[in-house]
Amino acid sequence: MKLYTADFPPNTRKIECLLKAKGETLDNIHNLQVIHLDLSQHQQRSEAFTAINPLQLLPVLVLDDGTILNDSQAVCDYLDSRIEGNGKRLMGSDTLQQARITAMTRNAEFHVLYNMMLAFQHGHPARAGANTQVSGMSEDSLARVKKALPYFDAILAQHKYLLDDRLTFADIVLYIGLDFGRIMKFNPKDASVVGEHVARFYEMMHEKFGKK
Ligand SMILES: N[C@@H](CCC(=O)N[C@@H](CS)C(=O)NCC(=O)O)C(=O)O
Repeated sequence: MKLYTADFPPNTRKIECLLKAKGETLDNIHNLQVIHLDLSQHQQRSEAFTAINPLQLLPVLVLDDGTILNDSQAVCDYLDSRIEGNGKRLMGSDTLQQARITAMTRNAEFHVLYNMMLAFQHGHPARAGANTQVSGMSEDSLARVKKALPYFDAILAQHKYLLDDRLTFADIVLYIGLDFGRIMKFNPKDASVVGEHVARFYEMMHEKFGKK
């Protein structure tokens, strides 16, 4: 298998965090060739990579039979069931668990991570040349994150993680969304902004998954 990835973007981090939770690292997986692309050099737009993913986005996993998985959640789903590691399944092992985890993952993705990405695309100077930045879009996106956080805070007031007391992929996505916000000066440790329980959750997840 070949994994096309990069070190810092949130969607590629999902894979690293998922593997870490399974007690694995990218360079430890049998039969996996990891190819790092440098987004600052626009390597995702090269002719060779565009032939693999015409959307020019990372991550992409190419299976040995040539099947291309060009979405982070699909890659994580595949690796979660194929890599045994410490035996933990982050994306569920029965239909009900899978459905609950998918629902919560998508809530974290759409309300937090996706809005943080919009705030970055429309508000960060590093993205100014890369796309049209719509005035006010960054602030509106951050406001949508803040509006959604009480939902997660109320859940985390009852449980250690989003789905009861067991770490799942949904927690990884919420954590990555909160952590990515720091690039826009959003402080996920500030309980007065994110809520007491989200702040506690962030610190716990950062201890486990934060880049040292
Ligand atoms: N739905 C896709 C989104 C992938 C995505 O947005 N990737 C970003 C990094 S987080 C990327 O490759 N950006 C390159 C660019 O914008 O040119 C997934 O989750 O895999």
